[in-house]
Order: sequence, then C-alpha cells, then structure tokens
Amino acid sequence: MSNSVDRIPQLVSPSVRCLVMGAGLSGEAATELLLGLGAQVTVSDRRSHEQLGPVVSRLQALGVRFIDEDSAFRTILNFDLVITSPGVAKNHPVMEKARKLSIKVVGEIELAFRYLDIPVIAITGSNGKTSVTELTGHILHQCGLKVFVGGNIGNPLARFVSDKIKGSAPEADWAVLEISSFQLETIEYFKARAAAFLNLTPDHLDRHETLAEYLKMKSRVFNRQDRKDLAVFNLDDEYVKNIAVNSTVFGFSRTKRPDFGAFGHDGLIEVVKGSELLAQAHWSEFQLSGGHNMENVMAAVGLAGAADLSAAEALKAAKSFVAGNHRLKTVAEIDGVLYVDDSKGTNVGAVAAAIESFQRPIILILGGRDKDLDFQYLVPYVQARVKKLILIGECRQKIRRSLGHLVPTEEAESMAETVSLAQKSSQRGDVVLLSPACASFDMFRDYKERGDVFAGEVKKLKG
Ligand code: UMA
Repeated sequence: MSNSVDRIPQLVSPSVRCLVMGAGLSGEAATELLLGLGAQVTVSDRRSHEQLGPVVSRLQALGVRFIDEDSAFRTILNFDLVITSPGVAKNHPVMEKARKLSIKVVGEIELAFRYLDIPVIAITGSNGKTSVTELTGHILHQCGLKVFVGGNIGNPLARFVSDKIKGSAPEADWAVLEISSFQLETIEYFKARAAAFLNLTPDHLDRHETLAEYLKMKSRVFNRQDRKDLAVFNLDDEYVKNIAVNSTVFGFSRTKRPDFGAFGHDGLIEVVKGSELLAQAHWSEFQLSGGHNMENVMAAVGLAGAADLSAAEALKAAKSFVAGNHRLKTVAEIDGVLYVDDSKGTNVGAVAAAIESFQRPIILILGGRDKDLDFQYLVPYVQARVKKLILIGECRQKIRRSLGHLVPTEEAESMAETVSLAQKSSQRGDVVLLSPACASFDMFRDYKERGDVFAGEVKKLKG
C-alpha cells in the first residue's frame, strides 16, 4: 500500500542542512527521522538546556547541535530546510525569515507523511478527536487490520516513520492520526484517504486569533482529497456542515437522516445510503454514554469505511470500545456524589458537552491557563445544570467575571483545596466535575497530571 499520493517530492537529500524548531516530542522524533534520512540536523529551542533536560544529551549523542532561537534567526542562511514543531507559531520570526529567503519550512507531520508508505485516516475537530482516533484504531484492529495510532495524541508520526526506516516499527496497514489545527498549518502534500472534521467550538484563539482562521486551518484536513477519498462531517455543526470538499461525503447527524452516512436517534445508530439501511445498532449496547460519544461512534464508523470495512462490521467492533482516561471518567462515588475527571475538557465546547451529559446538579471545577476563550459561551449550560463553580488557576478572575454572577462561586489555590471545597458543597445525587475549559500548564505538567492529581485527592476523601 502507499500513502496514496503520486509523485511526492522528497524533502531530504543526503547531507541537507536542517533546522528543527522545538525539542519536544515532535522535534525529537523529526530529528531522528532526518538523521535516518542522512540529513545534518541542528535543533533550536527557546528553553535552556537545563529546562529541556535529557533530550539534549540524547540528541547530542547522535551528533545533533543545539542553538538558541536568536542564533537560529541570525544564521538561518546556513540551513536548506526548516522543520517546525506544532507549538511554534506560524508567524515565528525564524520561520518568517526562512520563508523570505526561500528556505523551505514544513511541520513534523508533513515531513513524516512524505516518507510514509501506508494510507492515512485523519481526525480533527475541537472536541472528541482523541476518542475518535482511538475508536477508529480500535475498530480497524478488531477487524483484523494492523494500525498505527498516533499524531497529536502524543505519539508523533515521525517517530513511527523513523522506527520503520530503522526496521523497528510494528507492521501497519493504516495510520490513524489525530491532527491538530497547529499541525495542519504547515502541511503541503499531506493527504488523508479518509478525514473527519468533528465539530468547531472556540479554542486556541490565542494562536489563530479568529474563529474563521481556526476553521480555515482545520478544513485543511481535506486538502488534496478527490472523489475516491472520504470526508466525514458533522452535519449538525453550523460551521463544519458548510465546508466544500472534492471528496465523497459521509455525514453524521443526530437531527436528520443524511443521504450517505450515520443517523443517531431514539437510542439507535443507523447507517444509511439513500433509502437503503446499511446497518443499525442500539446505543445501549455500547460502553459509552452521552450524545457526543454517539457522534464519535458515527464518525469512526464512517472513517472505517475507507478501509473497506462494512458498516455492520464497524458498528459491531465499536461496541467493545471503552473511553480513555481524563475524558468524563468516573473517579469515585462517595456518599452518593459522583466525582468525574474530564481534565481533557480544555475548551468551552468540551465543557458544554460534559455538562450536557449529566442530568444531575453539577459542581463544576473550571480554570487554568487561558487560551483567549470567551467563557460567556458557557452561560446557558451553567444556568441549566451547574449549582456551584470552583475556580482554579491563572484565569479564575476572567471566568468569575463571565460566570460568577450566575451561581455561588468560590476560588481555590490547589487541587486539594478544590476537592475539599467541592465535597463540602455537595450532597447526595450531585456530580463534582473537573472540566476546566483551560490549558493546565500554569499548575501542572499537562492535562493528564491535572486529572491524576484530582483523582488522587478524591481517593483521599474515600480513604
Ligand atoms: N518551542 C520553541 N519555540 C516556540 C514554541 C515552542 O522553541 O516558539 C519549544 C518549546 O520550548 C518546547 C518545544 O518547542 O521545548 C515543544 O514543542 P511543541 O509545543 O510543539 O510540543 P511537542 O512536545 O512537540 O508536542 C506536540 C503537540 N503539542 C502542541 O501542539 C502544543 C502535542 O499535542 C502532540 O501530542 C505531540 O506534538 C506529538 O504529535 C499536545 C497538545 O496540547 C497534546 N495539542 C493541542 C491540542 O490537542 O489542543 C494542539
């Protein structure tokens, strides 16, 4: 199998001089891939060697040189190719200068794609993309296919391709990739045999500035597709449903029957083509709950069609999928109060979906590092189900100004204090929901650590 792009220009010839920007997960994987392709690699990072830690010695041992961003800016003419990490903004001065001097700039995903020899299923959207990526991987795997599941999910594509060149990667027929808007900014030839755009709610506006620009970047997931490829769309999303594509559309909806796609209604998922019913399943047979998860299943079943799996096979395989950590994960039920970790809810759309999935009164824990989001978006959701807000992190004053007048609101300095306040405010039948609508980096290493610390504090209550 191939990645389904003909005549794709190679980026790296032996001894080409590459600058890799960012020494995180993507940067390290891209560096190893470039070295495997015979390139000379220099890595720049805005952090000091001390802050970067062991990655510096790991890469130096492979002959890689480290420079700071000022040197990268000054000496950019010494490079033939710049590979960027997703966290580096597209208007970064080093990238702008490189482009002005006609030095090629692409991201880690584009680099890896050009050396990938299997087709891609790509998933983007503001919310649910990790679940749909894992679920699609699960369906393909259950149906006997070999799959690499990675991308923005924390497992860079460049790592897989680099390992493949070394002969140490597990065999795979398909790459199922979670793709972020940051990664889509720097693609060129990247093409997905099937791509899903799940939904759009405000997120990353500190980077993309406007919702229109964010939509434009995410829509690039359909770039280069033609009639033989599949575009999986959320027909209920006011932004996504209007995107124009050249590919075959598999739509999914909870409100209307699509021409070709999945229709979730009255506890059923139906996969239809015209007037034909291709397959159906009862929602109660799945290990998932909530309308957003029904949408995730419908999207994954659509994507699996690209691998020639029938809708019936895909629906059957999806029934054994269990949701991952930090996504509406019940941590404990103590004295009739449910404690739920949704630390992955890092934008307002995810929090809205989390609130909607409970019928019980909610004590909602919000806050962290702001991504320039408008918390007013949450007003109707808070009014409908939330009985109390507990605010943490850097942007609690901003959240208080948007939502604090709606329900009783308290602030906490630590997760221990947060959980203790939540317990004191709760009564039998309530849900304590950590779904912060913010990034975690002001208080924690990442959303996983934030969720783990929350779960740890809840378990202490139990003890
Ligand atoms: N850096 C610079 N200059 C800059 C910006 C960053 O030198 O201007 C350096 C940082 O000091 C750091 C490195 O770049 O050393 C970090 O690079 P990065 O932010 O691109 O992070 P990676 O570790 O490479 O992880 C990235 C994704 N991170 C981001 O998009 C911010 C990870 O997604 C992804 O899992 C990983 O590649 C593998 O593909 C994380 C994420 O939060 C989970 N993604 C966002 C989201 O899901 O909402 C988009």
